[in-house]
Amino acid sequence: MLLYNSPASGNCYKVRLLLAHLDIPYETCEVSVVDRSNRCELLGELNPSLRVPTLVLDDGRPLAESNAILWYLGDDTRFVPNDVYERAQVLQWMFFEQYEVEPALAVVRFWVAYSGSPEKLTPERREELTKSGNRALSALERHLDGRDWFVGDAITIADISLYAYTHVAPEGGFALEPYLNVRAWLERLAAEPGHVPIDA
Ligand SMILES: N[C@@H](CCC(=O)N[C@@H](CS)C(=O)NCC(=O)O)C(=O)O
Repeated sequence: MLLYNSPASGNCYKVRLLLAHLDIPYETCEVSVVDRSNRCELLGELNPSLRVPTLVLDDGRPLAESNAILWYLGDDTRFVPNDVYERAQVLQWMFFEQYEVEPALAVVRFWVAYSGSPEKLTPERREELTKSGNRALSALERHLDGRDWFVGDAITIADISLYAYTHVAPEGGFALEPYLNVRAWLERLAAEPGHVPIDA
């Protein structure tokens, strides 16, 4: 498999983390998330959004959207439950990740730490995104009260998806100290056998 990847991207890290857990070999094609000049040339035939991650399967079929890739790779493994209600709960948390977590935590982190032009994130916009990011973190904190994992009693792709941008939220200035359940869950996930860090 070939993964169009960016090392700093949490969306790409989700895929790398699951591939590591599943011990699936793959190659990468590194793509800059700042310089978009060669996007069309690289991804035009593979992913209409021209974004990473994009995975090309061994038979040449492309697949985009990090959580769709997790679903594809995780199917029939211990990372996706068999029970239909639990499968729907996994999707619930992956949709939450894309609508509530990623648009706040990832966007502030990108502008502050990776864009090279942090001034483009106005103080007003940053405050707005910080508020919505903290609302999302509070929801994670509430759900994890009395639970080890987001769905059922073992790690799933919902945890992998949510972990990606939550554990690096401090790079965007988010303070995780008040979120005790979230911090314990981050440590629990990083202690799983087969874990690899974002900068591996
Ligand atoms: N919803 C997509 C988001 C993908 C995305 O935003 N990728 C970013 C890197 S994290 C990217 O390619 N950014 C550069 C660009 O938009 O050109 C997913 O989950 O895969």
